[in-house]
Amino acid sequence: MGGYCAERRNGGLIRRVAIAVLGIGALSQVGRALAGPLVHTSAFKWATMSQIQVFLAKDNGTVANTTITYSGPVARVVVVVPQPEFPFPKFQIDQVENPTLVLPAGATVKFTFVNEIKGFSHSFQVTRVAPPFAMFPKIQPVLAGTELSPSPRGRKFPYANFIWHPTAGHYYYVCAIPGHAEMGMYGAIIVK
Ligand SMILES: [Cu+2]
Repeated sequence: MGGYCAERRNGGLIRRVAIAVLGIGALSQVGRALAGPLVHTSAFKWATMSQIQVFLAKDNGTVANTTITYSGPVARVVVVVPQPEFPFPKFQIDQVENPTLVLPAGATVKFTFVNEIKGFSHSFQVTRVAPPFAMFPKIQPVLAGTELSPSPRGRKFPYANFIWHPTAGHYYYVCAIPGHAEMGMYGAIIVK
């Protein structure tokens, strides 16, 4: 699900450096504007790494290769942006990079999103818009998700909880920070 093509590596390197320089401040403001109005959003709170381990243990998905399947009335999906961030940022769920999520229609999906990358913002936003994504991804309307995260402070990491009640269909989860989805920071969601 990486979506990162070899022929893009040279341009990607330059872009990554640019994002590394700009991403710390200015681009997160741009990204905040891009994120637009969100639904089912809650503010970020702060957790230690040991608290994050407790969150991770609550994920009730079943992993098979790069697909994670949830069943039952309540799906608990714990998403981390793990260290290290390079060569490009990614999501991780149940230790799988940018997995495809399979969810039951009508379930209550309880997401927890954690950003472990110091110096950077990320977001986790659900949309019906399919890849490829541009540097400034147009993913409106966002159906559920987080605002752009703060970056970790000291030994505390920002996390947000939100709930989604999906109907059947194909969706994607995307990071709205400029360049991240373009570099492959997204994954698919199948609701059936
Ligand atoms: Cu990101």
